[in-house]
Amino acid sequence: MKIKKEELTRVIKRVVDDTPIVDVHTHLFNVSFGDLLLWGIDELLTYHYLVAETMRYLTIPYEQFWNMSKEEQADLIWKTLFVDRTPISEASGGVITVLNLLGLDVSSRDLQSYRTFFRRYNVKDYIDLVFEKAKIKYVIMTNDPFVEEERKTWINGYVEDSRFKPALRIDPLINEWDKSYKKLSEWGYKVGRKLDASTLSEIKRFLSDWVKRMKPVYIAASLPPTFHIPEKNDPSTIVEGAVIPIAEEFNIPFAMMIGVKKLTNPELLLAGDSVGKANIETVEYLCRTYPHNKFFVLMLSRENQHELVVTARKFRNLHIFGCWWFLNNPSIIDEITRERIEMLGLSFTPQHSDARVLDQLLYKWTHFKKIMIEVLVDKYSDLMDDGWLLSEEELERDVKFLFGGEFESFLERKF
Ligand code: HDL
Ligand code: ZN
Repeated sequence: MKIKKEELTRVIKRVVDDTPIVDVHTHLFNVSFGDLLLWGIDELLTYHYLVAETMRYLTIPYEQFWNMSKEEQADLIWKTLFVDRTPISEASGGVITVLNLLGLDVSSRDLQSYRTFFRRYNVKDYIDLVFEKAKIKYVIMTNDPFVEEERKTWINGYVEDSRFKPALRIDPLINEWDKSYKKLSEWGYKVGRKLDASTLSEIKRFLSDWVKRMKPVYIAASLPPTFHIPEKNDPSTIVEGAVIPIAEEFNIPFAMMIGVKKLTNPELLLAGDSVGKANIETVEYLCRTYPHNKFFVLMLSRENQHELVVTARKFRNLHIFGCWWFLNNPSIIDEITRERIEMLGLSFTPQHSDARVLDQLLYKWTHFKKIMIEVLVDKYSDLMDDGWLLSEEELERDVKFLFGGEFESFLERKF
């Protein structure tokens, strides 16, 4: 049925709110990974984004904060950002959105009462509740075989849950070969420090073993702003000599998450990572040199966004996604999403949550959808002003593309 112009906003809101979501990058885990899955108010409050924001108001030694219990850290963050000040930032406001969506009395500001609410849940029921409320079809995890606690579950104890799909994460392999080669050797791969032909072949065997074990949607790595290929260095040699061939063999994307400056402030630990403008020529080179490979890319610097969109126009084997981390703020999401639609139409994935805490699915997607609706209303209004007739079915089809459908088509394609 054709949509009337005056109904457009209402219909777009309904469609965006109701379309099931494929969340293409998260740090969530299914229940077989035990405590690796974070959830509940104390995890929400001690999210590293909020740690960084809290420490800006305090003078206590970082060590003193890190020595506190999780609950003591949460109490301090709650007092600093939510009691002594208004939670006006994106991440602090997100906690309020979660509490409100769960039906808790936000006006009470009673942290203890919120803790009581979460204590009533078991994790399985809570996963069902959050996925249903956030309308999540499935999430893609971040699965790192170099994290011992995770590795042992993969070796013995992993139980599949179709709502949590794996992704093979290999940062240490690419970024810290000088250390990780010892791990591979311990695990029985005949590798040496020198990246000669036999070591590269064993790295391929390691990757192949984990692809067969995990059946990942993609192989991923977070890469520094200095990441540059081709280069005579370990990362470049491992990517071209091992990752690219294995990704092509299994026809799965290599997901490059580029622009993280690790531990800019080491005292903040995970909250200490920052951002740097990265090198778009590397993305161009890889897409051009390996046309039978698929590249799934997001970049962290706002200054890389426009050129990344243009690069996606040049290479059909490049699929870009998400408003990552320091970009995941309304003012920037609006800008990035508009330029992507204006240059790529529906051939990209506008958002992922990057959720580290299960409950964040509620706020990260609610906040994003508000902006998605505004952008789509503008774009479809312009079309309708030129006489284009739009049906609800077509709108549902388009939003399904944006919320994971085009990504799933990209996964099926063999170039
Ligand atoms: O490397 C990554 O996957 C990043 O998303 C980091 O995990 C980062 O700490 C983060 O959570 N960003 O949102
Ligand atoms: Zn992430």
